[in-house]
Amino acid sequence: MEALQQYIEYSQEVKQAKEDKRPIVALESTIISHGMPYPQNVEMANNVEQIIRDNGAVPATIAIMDGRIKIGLEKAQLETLAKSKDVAKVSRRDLAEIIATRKIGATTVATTMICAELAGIAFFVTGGIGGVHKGAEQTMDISADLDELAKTEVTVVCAGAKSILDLPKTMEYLETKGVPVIGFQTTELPAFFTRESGVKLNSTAESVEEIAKIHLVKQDLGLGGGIVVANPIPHEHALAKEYIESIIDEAVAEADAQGIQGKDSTPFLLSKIVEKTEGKSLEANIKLVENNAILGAKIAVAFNQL
Ligand code: PSU
Ligand code: MN
Repeated sequence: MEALQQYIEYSQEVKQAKEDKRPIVALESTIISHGMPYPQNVEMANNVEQIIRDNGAVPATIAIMDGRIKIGLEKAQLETLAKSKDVAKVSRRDLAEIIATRKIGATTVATTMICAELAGIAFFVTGGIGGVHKGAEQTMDISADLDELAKTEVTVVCAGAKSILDLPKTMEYLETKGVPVIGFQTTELPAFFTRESGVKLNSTAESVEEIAKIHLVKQDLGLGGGIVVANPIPHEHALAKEYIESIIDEAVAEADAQGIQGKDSTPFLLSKIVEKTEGKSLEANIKLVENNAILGAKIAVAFNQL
């Protein structure tokens, strides 16, 4: 434990929240460094933190800096992550190396879950999780996010997953690994930019209290592993299905043609989609993260009251 704690550093705000046993919500940083362009990325990060505070919880954006896992970032650190071209995308595989070499690293969903669990934070808000990529039967490209969900006890609020992924295969994988996927007031897996995907869910929750209770029981049972809460993008910000699907197909084809693979695949596709939609996808992306922040904060508050 001692050996571990030397690598963790809390912001003043998060340290205080832990002492006061207030609800805390973790936020990832790859969405900032590799998921959105500057300066919208840093604006989004600051807004999302404020939304979490406005809904009664304390935000803890997580990143790697100065050989430490930072739990909670100062404004200048958020700016660095958003602006610098030298930020590593840190998945479970990369975590020890980026700490040891004192590089700046942005944490993916997988790594944010690891760090949140180390910090005793049970709830985490993001945009979309990684999953099984289209063509994975050839490439074996399956995001480390899925295996992390299988073993790390953090509830992740997202807007489902983008259809850059094979959503039915992603759901099969999560089922095999024993990860609950709970639709918030929906019976269908949302597909990030759209509220529907055609993929039916096994679980639906109507209230934040229900989700908090499921999290508690799962923890009490010692099952381990996380929960995905799938929260559809608000109607008014959703994109038309045919429009966004055709753009995603083009982006996937370009990635294939250019031989983009490994950790570069998701960032490549995300930026292609922003380019091709002339920013419409970015606007939707920001709105859905904000919407997830409201829900994640409310779940953390409800859990604290159990
Ligand atoms: N999906 C998005 N936006 C993102 C990501 C995924 O819509 O920013 C980021 C997250 O950090 C996620 C990571 O954990 O990409 C997954 O990368 P990979 O597919 O290489 O595992
Ligand atoms: Mn991958």
